[in-house]
Amino acid sequence: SPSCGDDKKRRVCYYYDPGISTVDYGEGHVMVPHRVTMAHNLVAAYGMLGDMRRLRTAPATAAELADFHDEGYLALLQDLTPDGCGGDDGVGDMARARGIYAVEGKGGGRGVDNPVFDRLWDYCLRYSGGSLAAARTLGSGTADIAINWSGGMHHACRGGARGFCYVNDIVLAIRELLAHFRRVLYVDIDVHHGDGVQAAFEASNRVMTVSFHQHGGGFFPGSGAVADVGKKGPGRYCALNVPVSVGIGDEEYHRLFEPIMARVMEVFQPEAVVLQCGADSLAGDRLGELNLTTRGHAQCVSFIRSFNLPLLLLGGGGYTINHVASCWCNETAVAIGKEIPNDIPKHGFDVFYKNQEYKLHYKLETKHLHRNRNTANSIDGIRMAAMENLSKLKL
Ligand code: ZLV
Ligand code: CA
Ligand code: ZN
Repeated sequence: SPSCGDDKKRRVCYYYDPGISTVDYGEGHVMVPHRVTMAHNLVAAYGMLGDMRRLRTAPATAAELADFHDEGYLALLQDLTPDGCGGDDGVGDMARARGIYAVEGKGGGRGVDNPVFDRLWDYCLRYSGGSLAAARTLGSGTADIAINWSGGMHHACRGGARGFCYVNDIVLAIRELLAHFRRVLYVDIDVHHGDGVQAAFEASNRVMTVSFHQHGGGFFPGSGAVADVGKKGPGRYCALNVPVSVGIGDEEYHRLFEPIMARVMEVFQPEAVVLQCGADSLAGDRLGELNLTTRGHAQCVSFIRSFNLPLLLLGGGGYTINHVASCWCNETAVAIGKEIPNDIPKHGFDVFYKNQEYKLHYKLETKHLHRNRNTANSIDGIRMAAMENLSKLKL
């Protein structure tokens, strides 16, 4: 169970690369990298930058990405430009084979998950560079918690892009952590299944992947049923999936999260933890249909933090950008172990928080919540099935 001393301070290292702030997936696309800049400005406005060590992030190099990704895919990613892959020149076909699509004209972002956009390669190097630097700092033992809110791109595959993700910075960071730690635990509270990370480590018993996600009704990506425990071999049962239905709230979520994660810690005994904090599991998200509050979401961070293991905090999804920034700012405070006021300080970006009445912890009217499709029985059933899977894990 979690040790006491939740109020104990941690050495926190924070990575933010301003180079991602103007990256644009295209008009109509729901993924807005600028939300990370909003979170950063909120963190600064609350006066938290002085509570953390900040190291300059260098963009990753192609060689570093090749530690996981296919060289042919990287070569293509590096060469793509918005005007260089639309036609029938063969580049377009090669890109499409890797999951990337050219978009023509305005509003093109509405039609494809992984568009080609300006400075795409540079964006991948920057968000991956942050996660790699964070992992190295944890490996060196000079920080207890490292944060990169621009990372967490859990769907990217070895040879292709998927679900808004081009390079899997999480896989790269975990591979770096494996050089220093015997066993690494990956926990994913993004509303979507962390399929790319699970697939990358399915054969290994040194990495356990645990994803909580909305499941059913065709919700993306569709994988991650509770019976999905990874493929046969030494890594079997080192993948754990906790699917939930539309409308789950804080209380029920934590009736799953806390007992399951406490048991995972006992049976897997990780030496380091990576927590993907996708904010699309919050109430009022444009894609997710769950009802978590910023407090319920942050409770996951503080619960994992209480185990006192080297901890890497990453971003991920999150499509109502003022909610996302509030969530990650608050979770930065949780990492530091600092209480911050609910009133959002006056700063250059405060207009973004008008419709949440300038409060960090926004409140939604019932009509904006999704009807809860989970029942006490369905929650108990999922928890018991997950515990049953955990009982089969033999290291
Ligand atoms: O939050 O899509 O449903 C981490 C993350 O987990 C799909 N994609 C794909 C699979 C077949 N469909 C069709 C393609 C749809 C293309 C356009 C959208 C356009 C506008 C608004 C929303 C979407 C959209 N796309 C909603 N859900 C999808 C998913 C991908 C979700 C990725 C989540 C990424 C960053
Ligand atoms: Ca998830
Ligand atoms: Zn997501």
